[in-house]
Amino acid sequence: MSDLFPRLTGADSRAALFVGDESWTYAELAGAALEHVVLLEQTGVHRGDRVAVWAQPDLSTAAAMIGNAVAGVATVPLDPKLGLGELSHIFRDSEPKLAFCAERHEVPHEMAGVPSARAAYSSESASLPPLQVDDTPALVLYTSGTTGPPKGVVLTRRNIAANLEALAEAWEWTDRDTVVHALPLIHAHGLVLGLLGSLRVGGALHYVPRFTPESIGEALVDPRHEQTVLFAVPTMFHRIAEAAEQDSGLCEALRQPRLLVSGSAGLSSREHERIQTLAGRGVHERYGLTETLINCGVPASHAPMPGYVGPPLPGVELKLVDDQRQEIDAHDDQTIGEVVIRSAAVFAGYLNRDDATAAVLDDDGWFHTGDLATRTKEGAIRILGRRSTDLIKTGGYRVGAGEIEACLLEHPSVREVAVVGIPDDDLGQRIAAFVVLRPGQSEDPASLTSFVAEHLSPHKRPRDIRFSTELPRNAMGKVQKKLLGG
Ligand code: MLC
Ligand code: AMP
Repeated sequence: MSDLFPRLTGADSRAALFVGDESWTYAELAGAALEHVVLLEQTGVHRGDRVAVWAQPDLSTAAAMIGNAVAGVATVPLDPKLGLGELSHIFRDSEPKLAFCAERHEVPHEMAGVPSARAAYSSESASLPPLQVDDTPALVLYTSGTTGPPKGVVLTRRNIAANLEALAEAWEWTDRDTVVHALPLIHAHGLVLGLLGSLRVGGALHYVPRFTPESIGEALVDPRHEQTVLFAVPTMFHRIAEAAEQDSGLCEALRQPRLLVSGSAGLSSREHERIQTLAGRGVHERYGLTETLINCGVPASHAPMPGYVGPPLPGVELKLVDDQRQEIDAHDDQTIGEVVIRSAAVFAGYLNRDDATAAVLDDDGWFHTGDLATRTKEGAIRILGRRSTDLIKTGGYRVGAGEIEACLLEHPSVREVAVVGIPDDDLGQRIAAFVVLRPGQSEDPASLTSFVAEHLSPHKRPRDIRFSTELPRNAMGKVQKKLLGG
């Protein structure tokens, strides 16, 4: 398909989006997106510019993102819970011409130098012009590295189309499917797969604005849907399983979807088994990164494979390499190597960060993920961990230890700090900060947590703050995070 969203081109009255109690057909979404294009023209935004969109749970948010694509503008999605420090970094780095916020929501933060626009789009029916699948940047997704502030991952229309095509094949994903999810509309999972994926296959998205197991259960049995597919992170599956143990209605709801899909972090075998027991059916896992989109997945035609993320998707080349970046040709499910990926979905680079791009993307187009894995003789991949203890996955969010350390070091009482991810049944990893205070200072943990909350998103707040008199260091003076549980 050379058109990114064919169903928006020949837009019809099939349902496209359900957000809370409201819904739009394809024709209504196309009409609203064209209204956004007019707003862009009126505010002097041009093809090739970037426009930030506050990712509020609102139909107009989706219209703005699709309208941006029509105008040849890359969307920079903004988490409404962003801290001020993060937002000013994103604005400085991506220089958006405009920050759009759906009218029914307050603009979370205004910022000098970036004009703000609010609108609520109506739903006049229309069709969009075809959106050519080419190398036009479509999204800039900010994601954490081990150190420094988040980097902007530039994804093109071709990246997105290639990955969604591969997923549609693996999951037999068609226009009969309504995806149900409650993920934030700022990352690969909720935005690229959940929203753009549903629109590309011509199916629908039922977006649940605030995750609770009950609200997911209700969406799964909504009679307006022919068949559903659930997308969720492991923390959500964990909480759904906890709730379903006390709620037979929720167990019944979990039996309805055509597929239950987990990703963004590893789903433990224990949770796989719990869902299997409660729902009488298992969870299909898939594995990806913001920079590569989804690389591996258990196909819909195959039974779920607890512990494995399946084989590479169609069109994805995957190698395991050693510390010297030499290929390891092992298919024994024992030999561990770093996963490297080459595919049409691999990103165009980090915005303004050629150095960081060169560090992960080699001259032959292989992206070095930092994830460690084994491979079976059938080619199924088992993810075992990450090279760096400084990348933490908490609730499916990727968080750099360095970013939280840098924030805490700004606190006047803090002399030294080391942040690690500690295993957690609910979140996968829980953020813990080991803090050495300046002589004579005393602080309670809550004041340091609030300090982080002033600057960074809520999910980056440490759950544990532990005070000590010194941090364990090796002979070179480097903090030994392994000794701190990281
Ligand atoms: C958090 N809270 C704290 C705190 N940390 N309060 C005090 N001290 C702290 N240290 C607050 C939160 O702000 C929230 O407040 C409340 O405590 C509960 O927090 P929580 O336990 O974290 O739960 P919740 O907010 O419900 O979030 C859980 C979740 C969320 C699963 C819904 O983590 C989530 O949406 N995860 C999805 C992440 C995602 O989309 N990743 C995809 C990346 S793309 P309040 O006031 O808000 O209730 C990718 C590629 C791929 O990875 O492969 O998919
Ligand atoms: P992000 O850039 O936020 O998309 O995070 C990407 C990281 O999430 C990967 O590098 C993996 O470490 C992790 N990840 C995603 N999916 C899985 C999975 N199914 N199993 C284990 N880890 C995963």
